Amino acid sequence: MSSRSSSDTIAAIATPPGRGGVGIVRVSGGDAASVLRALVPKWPDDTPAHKLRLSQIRDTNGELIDESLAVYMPSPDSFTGEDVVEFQCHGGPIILRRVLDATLDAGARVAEPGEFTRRAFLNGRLDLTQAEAVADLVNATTESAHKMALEHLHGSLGGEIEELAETLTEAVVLVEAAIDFSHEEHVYQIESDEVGGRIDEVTNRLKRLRDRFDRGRRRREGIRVVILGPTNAGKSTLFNALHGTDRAIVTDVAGTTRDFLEEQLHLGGVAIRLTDTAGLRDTDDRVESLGIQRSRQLGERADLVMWVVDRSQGLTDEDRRDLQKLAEEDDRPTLVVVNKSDLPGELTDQDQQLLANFEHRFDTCLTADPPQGVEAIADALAELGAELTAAEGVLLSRARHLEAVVDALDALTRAREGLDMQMEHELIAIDLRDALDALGTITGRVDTDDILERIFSEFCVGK
Ligand SMILES: Nc1nc2c(ncn2[C@@H]2O[C@H](COP(=O)(O)OP(=O)(O)O)[C@@H](O)[C@H]2O)c(=O)[nH]1
Ligand SMILES: [Mg+2]
Repeated sequence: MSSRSSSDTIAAIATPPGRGGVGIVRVSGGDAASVLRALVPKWPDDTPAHKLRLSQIRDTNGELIDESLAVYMPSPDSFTGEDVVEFQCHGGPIILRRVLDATLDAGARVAEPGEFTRRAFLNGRLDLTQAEAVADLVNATTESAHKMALEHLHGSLGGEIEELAETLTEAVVLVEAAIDFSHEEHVYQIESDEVGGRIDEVTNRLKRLRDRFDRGRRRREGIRVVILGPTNAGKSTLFNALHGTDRAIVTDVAGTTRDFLEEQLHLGGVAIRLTDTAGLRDTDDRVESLGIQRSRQLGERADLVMWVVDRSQGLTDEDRRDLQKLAEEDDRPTLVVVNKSDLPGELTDQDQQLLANFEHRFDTCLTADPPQGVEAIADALAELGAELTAAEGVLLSRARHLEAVVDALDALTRAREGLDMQMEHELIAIDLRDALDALGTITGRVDTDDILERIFSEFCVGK
């Protein structure tokens, strides 16, 4: 058994805490083979690599811990690219704890969260988008999040970015070649079309990625749905009815909800991050007015707004202003919920007209048992949620991808202007290289130590 890795050897329990049918202890690094020998003294040297073998696992004093399957996956054909050993034990906490301790006695150290995947990245087994996809795959709670993570793991995003980087590299080569010949007048012209065409192509494809970022973000994090409206309209009651709990406090005291509450719902294959907010009204209460400020901010960041009004109270001038704005200036989907249909009182014709601007209107009685109108709202959320996450082709999924794409686009805009203005070739080359560097941070081709810290800190241990 040999190793090509120079790093130390790490070990972790890779399965979740608690009891289970199987529990796995994973070891990776240059000493993995000697850890295996220490725990399974009778491991035959001629055992084929990657083959599970029923083995007696012992601690370093020779005491039997478990009878389990063990496998040896030598470098480079393993997840990390290093020598890897896995013990697939009976899934009891004592067994796993003792097997892990035994690997430590045999020279391994406890792995940090994400360290296996980080090594896979550092050894070139995965690019950064694929490493992120490993975490996303584990964390996915919906079909659409799972699908995107799987595509990214297969390299769809990394591949797209690499293709764009290749095209840009061709442009850099052309520009830098022209630097050497810039005394010959005709060279500039030829190279200018060739370079310009490449810049434009990459620019267009990056813009497409940028414009669809929200779709990937919604798949990964869930759709932000914010319940807004005047105080006492029944927002918290709606929040509870959709969530199926008494999570939010409901009272007839106006201004009960002062902070916001968030819960995750799953509706028809999409995740919804449902937020209940403080009602919008003029108030002298300092805490409440901070809450209202926050409601407005949350409303601005929402993918979809649910506006609740109390039919028996009618609309205030402020409600009308807010609704007018949503109807006219906002292209986000808005659900209008006209609540308290059990109480007397009717909206004026003028207000009915204002509400008719909204495609999705629901009349509810949320205090009925069961609440009336909630199912229709849930159906609409599921349908709109599917539309808000629908997309063909590659998607960006994280804010850091978007930042990099925006940086690359800025640099490309400068490069294109430089080209059009026939600026020095050297300056154009610098802008093109800036764009390349920005793209390189997405896949991890460019030095990204600080990014690595951020990415791998969100992993669980054993991944
Ligand atoms: N009659 C009636 N009362 C309701 C209805 N929905 C909510 N309420 C009541 O209206 C009051 C305010 O509800 P709440 O959900 O706290 O409103 P919020 O301030 O918008 O969060 C509470 O007393 C609720 O029980 C309804 O459909 N009919
Ligand atoms: Mg409330």
